[in-house]
Amino acid sequence: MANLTPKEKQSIQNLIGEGPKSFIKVYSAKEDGCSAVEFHKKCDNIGATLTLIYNSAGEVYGGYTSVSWQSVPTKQPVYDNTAFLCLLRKEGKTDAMKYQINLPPSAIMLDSQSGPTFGSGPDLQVFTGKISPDADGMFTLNSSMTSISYTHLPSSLADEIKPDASASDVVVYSVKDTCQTIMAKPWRLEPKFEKEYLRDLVDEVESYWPLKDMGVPEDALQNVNILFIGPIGAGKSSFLNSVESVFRGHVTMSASAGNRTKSVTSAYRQYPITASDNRHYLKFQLCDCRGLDDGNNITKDVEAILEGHTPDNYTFNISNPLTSTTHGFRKDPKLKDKIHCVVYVLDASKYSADFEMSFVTDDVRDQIKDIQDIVDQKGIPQLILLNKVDMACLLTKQDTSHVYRSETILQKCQDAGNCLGLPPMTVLPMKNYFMEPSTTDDISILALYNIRQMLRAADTFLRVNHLDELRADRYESQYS
Ligand SMILES: Nc1nc2c(ncn2[C@@H]2O[C@H](COP(=O)(O)OP(=O)(O)OP(=O)(O)O)[C@@H](O)[C@H]2O)c(=O)[nH]1
Ligand SMILES: [Mg+2]
Repeated sequence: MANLTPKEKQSIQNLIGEGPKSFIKVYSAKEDGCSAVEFHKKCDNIGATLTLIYNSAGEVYGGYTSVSWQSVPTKQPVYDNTAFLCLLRKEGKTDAMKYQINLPPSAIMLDSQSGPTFGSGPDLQVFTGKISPDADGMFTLNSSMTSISYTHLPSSLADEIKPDASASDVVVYSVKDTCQTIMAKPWRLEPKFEKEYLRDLVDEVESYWPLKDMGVPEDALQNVNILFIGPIGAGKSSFLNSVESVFRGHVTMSASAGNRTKSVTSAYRQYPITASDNRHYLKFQLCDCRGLDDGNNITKDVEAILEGHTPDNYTFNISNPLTSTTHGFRKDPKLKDKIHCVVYVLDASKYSADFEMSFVTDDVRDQIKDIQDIVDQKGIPQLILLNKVDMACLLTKQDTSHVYRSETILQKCQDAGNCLGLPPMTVLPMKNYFMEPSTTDDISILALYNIRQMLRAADTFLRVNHLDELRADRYESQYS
C-alpha cells in the first residue's frame, strides 16, 4: 500500500533531522501518470522532497533532497549535502536504512526527460520517459541504479532491492518544516538568559535548605530527595549530569547515560551534589531510577523508594522486588531518606500528534498510572521534565534560550501534561548537555531554573506535611 505508517514518517523525519516535518503528497504515478512530464509538472520548484517507490516485493525505498527539481533540457548535476537514499520497508528489516551522500556536487540530476534522479551513477533513476501501467495497474520501471554518489559500502541500496519487482506506485512528498515561530512574548515567565542570572541561580540553589523561609533551621533536614522516573532513554541520567555539570563548571558524566534497548541505569542511585567551591553538599539529592519499559514492572520497587526503604546502589531485579528481607533494606526510614518530589521524565521528540506517536507506550503509561496512584496517596508533588526540546523544535535547537518562546514547545508541554493527566504548568522543558564539550550559560540556566521548581515543590510538600516537626521548637535531628 502506498501509504506511510506514522512510525515510518517518524523514521524519515529522524533521518532528515532538524526538527518536525510535514509530508504532503504532491505526485503519485498511479494517480497522475508515470511520466517525466507529469512528475516535473507537480514536483518542480517546490523545495525539499521525498521520493518513494512502493514495489511488488513489499519494499519501500527512495531518496530525499532539500533542493528543488527542475526541467532542464540537458542533464545537470546539483549540489546537496543533505540528500540521502533510504530503504524504509523490507521483509525482515525493522529499522530504516540511510545511504548518505558521498559526492554532494552530484546529489541529484536535473533532466526534463527523467523522473526523480539521484546521484551521477545514476544511483537511483526511478524512470525515464513515460511508463504505462500493466493490466493490474503495476509499473515496470526502467530504473537505473549504479552506486557512485551515495554510500555503498558494505552494501548499496541497489543490493537490497529486488531488481525485477514492478512498482505499485511512485510517490513524491513535499517536505516542509512544520510551522515554527518565535513568539514575541514568552508563554511562561522565562529566566533571563544572562551570566548574572546564572550566578544568581547558582547562589540561590547553593544556599537552599528545606523550608528556609519558614523558620526551619539549616540542619533540621539534611536534604530533600527528588526522584526521576520515566521510560528508557528519556534522559533521566542526562539531566542529573547536566545539573552536576553546572556546579563543576565542565560537562560531567557521573550518571551513566546512553542509548540502549534496555535501561542504561540498572541500579537506584542517590546523587548528592557538591557546591561549586567543593566545600559542602547541596541540600538536595537527585535520585536516578531504572528506565520503565514494556513488561518490566518496577512499581513495587518505586513504592519502596518513595518510602525511603531502598539503599543507594540497590540493583533492580524485575522478578524479585525489594522486600524487608533484602540486604540493605532500611527498616525505619527517616524523613531525609524519603522522596519529597517525583519528576516524570519524558522525551519531547517521541511525541507527534500528526504521526500518532505518544511519549510512552501503553504499557509504560499504565505503569506510570499505577505509580501516580501511590504518589497521589502520599501527597508527594509531581512534575514532568520534558527533555530533548532541541530535537522537537529547530528554533530551540539553534538557540536554547528560545525555549519559552517556541509555540512547538508550548504545545509539547500541553501534550505532555495531558499524557500524564497533570496540569501544563507542571511541565518543565529541558535540553541537556549531551554533545557539548563544555558548559554553556543557556543550558545551565535552564537546568537550575528547573531544579528551583523541583525544590519549591519539595518545600510545599514539607510545609504541608512536616512543618511542625521541622520547626526549631519541635525539632529532632534528622541526621542518622
Ligand atoms: N538531543 C538530546 N539528546 C539527549 C538529551 N538528553 C539526553 N539525550 C540523549 O538521550 C540518550 C538517553 O539519555 P539517558 O540520560 O541515558 O536516558 P535515561 O532516561 O537515563 O535512560 P535509561 O537509564 O536507559 O532509562 C543519550 O544518548 C543522551 O545523550 C537532550 O536534551 N537532547
Ligand atoms: Mg539512566
